[in-house]
Amino acid sequence: MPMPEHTTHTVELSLEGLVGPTHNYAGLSPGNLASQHNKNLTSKPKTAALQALDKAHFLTQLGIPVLIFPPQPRPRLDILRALGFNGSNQNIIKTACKQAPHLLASVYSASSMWAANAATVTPSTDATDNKLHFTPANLTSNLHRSLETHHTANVLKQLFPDSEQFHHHPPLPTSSNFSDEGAANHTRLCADYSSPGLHLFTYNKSNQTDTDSPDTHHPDVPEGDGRQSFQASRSLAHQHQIEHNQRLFIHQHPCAVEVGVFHNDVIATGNRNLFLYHENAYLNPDILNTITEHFCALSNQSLHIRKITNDHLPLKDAVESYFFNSQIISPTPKDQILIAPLEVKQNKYAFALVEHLLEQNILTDAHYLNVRQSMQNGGGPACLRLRVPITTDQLKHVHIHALLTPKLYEQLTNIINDHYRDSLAPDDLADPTLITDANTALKHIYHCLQLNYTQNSIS
Ligand code: SUG
Repeated sequence: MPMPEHTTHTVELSLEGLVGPTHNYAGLSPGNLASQHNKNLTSKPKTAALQALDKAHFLTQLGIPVLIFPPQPRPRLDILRALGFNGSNQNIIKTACKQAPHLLASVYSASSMWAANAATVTPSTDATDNKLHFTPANLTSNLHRSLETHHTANVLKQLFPDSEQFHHHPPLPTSSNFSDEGAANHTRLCADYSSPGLHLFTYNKSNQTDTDSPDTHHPDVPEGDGRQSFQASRSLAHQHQIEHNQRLFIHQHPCAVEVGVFHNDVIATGNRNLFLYHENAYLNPDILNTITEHFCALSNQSLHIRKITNDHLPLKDAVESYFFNSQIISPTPKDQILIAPLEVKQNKYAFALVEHLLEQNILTDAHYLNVRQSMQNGGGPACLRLRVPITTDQLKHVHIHALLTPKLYEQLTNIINDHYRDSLAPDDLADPTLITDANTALKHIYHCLQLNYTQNSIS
């Protein structure tokens, strides 16, 4: 008897971060060279938001479904109040600006734009309960980022509301042992999106006291000062019910962290059966064979894996150009399209590498987009998005009002043009009218997306 035809298949939905109206450069992220170098630069929130929205729109034109991930309410005056600043809003802002400018910048940060750090996602194909899994990242390494988690969890539940289809986990415990930065350190490789995936969990913070850690028996391995802990990665794989043969835990090289590789997506990238990584990315010198063997055993197909050497792309140029932070997308199964930041085109090594990969048919096309406002804070095209491999059946259950259409693109463009400031200098954070201006812009966005606009409170 012929099997009933099952038409659902998995596609990639891109959750694209919209830049908030308080986007600014405050140097809040140690280890992130762009954030450090551009501290106190005057930002351009309107340009930043339009650049990211244009990128999202471009993806839809290439055939990728896009869901808008809205900016979060800022400033978080509730945090300042909890820390002892009191009086009127105006007074709180003034005092914080004088006494604790770093803290003020933290509660104003628009960092939720980097949706790759919002959560880790596992498609239903790879989870034993057949549901699409989400765990919001706790982002414990930096205060400004840790303020995102609660609201992110809330928004993800609104965007993916059906509990029959979607499984929302709580964030991992708020402890540096469980330090988690979401999908920026997670890559899923597969023959095609509907096939079982091999999950690469990269970590750069190991805990020598954890007897389960694979590094315990290598005392010469430095502790690593990164943001993703082994325990966090292992817990995510466990929570998401990923089978043992479908997961690999990979230790990032501590020397890479030292030269500005604060997330794995700054030094490696993968899409379907393609994996590109820099020769200085990982501790294990035999990583190429390890990944290849696991992939082959799982899918019975070969993996296109390329180790990019320093001859082709010196590590410094990899970090400066953000080559690895390009998005690689497959609107159709034969595509491997690179969406690179403009900085790649302007870097002779990175540009030559793209040309080479095109010649070799490893990439099928390349586009260069300007997301410089985000780049200046260390966020390239891939940081601005969270990949959600979703079945076409599940896609019918997402919050439809946040799906990017030409009409929504136009509406959001208008809101940004009408309500975002052209520029924001560091001193502007002390201007109390910024509180109302930012709130007005955000209320319009949430109204337009038909999402609840809840002012944050400490929970
Ligand atoms: O966490 N920058 C972000 C950039 C995140 C990039 N994401 C990925 N690689 N996936 C960070 O370091 C800078 C904010 C400031 O300095 O104002 C900042 O938070």
